[in-house]
Amino acid sequence: AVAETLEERVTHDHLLAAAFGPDAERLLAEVEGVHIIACGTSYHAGMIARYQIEQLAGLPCNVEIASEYRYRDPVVPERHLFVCISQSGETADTLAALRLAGEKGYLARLAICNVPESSMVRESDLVLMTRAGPEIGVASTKAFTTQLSALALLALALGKAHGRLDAEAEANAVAELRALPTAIEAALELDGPIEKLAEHLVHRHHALFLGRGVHYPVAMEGALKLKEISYIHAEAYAAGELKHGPLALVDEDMPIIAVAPSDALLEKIRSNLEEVRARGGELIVFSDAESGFLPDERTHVIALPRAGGPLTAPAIFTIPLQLLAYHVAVHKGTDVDKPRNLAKSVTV
Ligand code: F1P
Repeated sequence: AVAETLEERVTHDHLLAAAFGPDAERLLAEVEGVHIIACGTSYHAGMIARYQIEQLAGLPCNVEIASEYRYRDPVVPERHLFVCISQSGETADTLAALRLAGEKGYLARLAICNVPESSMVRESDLVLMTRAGPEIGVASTKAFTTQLSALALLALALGKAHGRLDAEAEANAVAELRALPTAIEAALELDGPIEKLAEHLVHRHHALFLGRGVHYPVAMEGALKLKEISYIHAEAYAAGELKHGPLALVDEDMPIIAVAPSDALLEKIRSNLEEVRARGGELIVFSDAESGFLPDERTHVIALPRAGGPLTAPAIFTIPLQLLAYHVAVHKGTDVDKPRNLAKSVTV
């Protein structure tokens, strides 16, 4: 699904022209800021996009959970683009936000959705379909990956329209996106070691997820998946936040799951993880071959073969976290596709 989404768009749509119409470049150049609204997994996709939109397009970007948007009186600066993200296109809070946004004077309202006939697709001004195919399970997985690829294209298109990407940077970004399906396939090859690792979590009641920068929302998504399908209480923190409270929770019974690719923030997160180690915590580190993390009796290291760049690493690093939650759920015997108390589409 990701391959199809990317290949069609990058090749034929000239970076989002299909969503924004023949006037795409003018409209995108007019955008002075982006406001993203979503729930659950889709919210995490928006959190990731913020880093990319700010970095590539130099535009302010706010991300908010849809369930709170209508309980405040949002002040909308001029020429802001409203973006709602939803797998189903029917989530009640996100739909309510989209409708309220219609009265708020946004430049346009864009829906990033997976279901063509959904309310959000019908009611928004612009649409970017994720084309993930039907999501069978309640917990959103492949929809998330395709949301990330659609949002990466939005960030790129905004960067281009604002003159922040030269031809070489654009070509590199497109090449990175084209390599994403292969990198995801390589990440899926880690299924065996992750299944084994999942045995460490089966009898645990809590887990902490850590990430930094764009991988902080990836950690949030990993924690959500563990909660949703394995019923293990999991929270995610930006690793720099550890010392402001959560470090008090760390002992030998608290597994710490870190998303730590070898990017510019690697040394920062490495020192956070050393603080965890010093307190006896068990570490599960998702990284790559270049990072230099070594396993020992309290440290498990899963090295991804292809780490991707700033546009694609979040999608790649989410795969092993999804696999981990999946295998813990299977070991525990919970219903992976229909977790208790949850609905696929939250329409009330
Ligand atoms: C939002 C969401 C999903 C979650 C579950 C409940 O749905 O929170 O992220 O996995 O299905 O709903 P959507 O707005 O993306 O359809």
